[in-house]
Amino acid sequence: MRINDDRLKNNFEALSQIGATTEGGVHRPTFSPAHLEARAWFRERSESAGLDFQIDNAGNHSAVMLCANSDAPTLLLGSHLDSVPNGGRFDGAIGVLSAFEVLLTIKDEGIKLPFHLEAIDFTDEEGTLHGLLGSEALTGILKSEDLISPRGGREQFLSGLAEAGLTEEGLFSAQRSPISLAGYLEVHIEQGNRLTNAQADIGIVTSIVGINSCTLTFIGRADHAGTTPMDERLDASLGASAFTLAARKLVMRDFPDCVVNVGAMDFEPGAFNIVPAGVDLSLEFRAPDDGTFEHLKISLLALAEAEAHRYGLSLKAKFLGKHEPAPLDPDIQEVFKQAAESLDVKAISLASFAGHDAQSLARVCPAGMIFIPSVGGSSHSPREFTEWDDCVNGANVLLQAALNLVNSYLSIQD
Ligand code: HGY
Ligand code: MN
Ligand code: MN
Repeated sequence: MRINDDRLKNNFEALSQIGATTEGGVHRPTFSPAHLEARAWFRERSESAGLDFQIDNAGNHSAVMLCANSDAPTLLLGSHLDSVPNGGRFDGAIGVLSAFEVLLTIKDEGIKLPFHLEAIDFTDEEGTLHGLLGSEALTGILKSEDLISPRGGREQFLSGLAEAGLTEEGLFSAQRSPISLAGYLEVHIEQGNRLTNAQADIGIVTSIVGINSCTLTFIGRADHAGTTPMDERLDASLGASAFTLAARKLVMRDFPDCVVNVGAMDFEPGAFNIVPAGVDLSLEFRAPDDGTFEHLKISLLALAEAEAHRYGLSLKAKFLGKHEPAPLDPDIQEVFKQAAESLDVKAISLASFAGHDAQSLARVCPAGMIFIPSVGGSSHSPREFTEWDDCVNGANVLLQAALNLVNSYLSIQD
């Protein structure tokens, strides 16, 4: 059995028009008009295909195929329709559409399901508001303290929820019991070039990195940029810049399995002729396991203190939310491996340095994910691209993995 690749392509091309940018990507940050339009499009396509549709109190959108037994658990397939600002058209979208295509194919074939099947689009995977918001709400990981200072800012968080007709309190009622979940499968672009380098078609993901976000504020003193002698300045930009370079050097030297990123710097007061009094630096760092994660956090904070001290500055650090690293289910990895073999596509195993909703689901049910190749390793940019044959491979491996789980469930019931 194979998916209907023309139908998948038509859906992908239609969705790619929503929030399309002139450089060939999409701009669909969470709850932006384009994101809300993409979700409405998904609902319309699902309902016109005769599928049930549901939206939970975290705004997660799902096409649903119920099985005969109302007490049965649900196998979730999915990803996310929100994007980073000016991002690519494949990140998340190809996973939601592959999941949707699996439901449509199973419906076309009239397969008797032993569990409910759901194609889900999780809210705010990318972190415009918080990151993994919908999947953390659904799995009960989300805590109210996580939302006191979400990385997108409290104001944007609340206005975004209001835009979508959601409430902060409501998020916590989206939680599902772990026994109601048979498992979670996700297809996603690799967003790197290891599959290409290995000449592999499919990546079977073994684990997903933890991600921590933090605002570091370097505090100096505003002075006249002309009359203040260079050696008397308390210039906040020096501490922020020195830290950025030193953090890269530290991670490359001492934390080879980790990454660090300074995604933004905001200068205060921010004028040509004023020595910067303060710099807010947006720091994100990622590590494959808890122990390394904690060691990296301590090392980066110590480095920031040292660079602030070197330039006579003071430092404040505000942590904005952490997503734990997650190993993925070995049995589900085996299900994907057998699915790839049965389709004669070459699969390798690899860890994910990108965060994904699967790392939330992995905390409560058997979860797994596969990658499909990213041309040139590009992502989070309009340059993001995946060959269509690879997209079809991903959807077919997802279909085959879901059918393998159907068969193993039916054999247990017999
Ligand atoms: O940032 C990430 O790792 C993912 O694309 N949300
Ligand atoms: Mn993604
Ligand atoms: Mn992404």
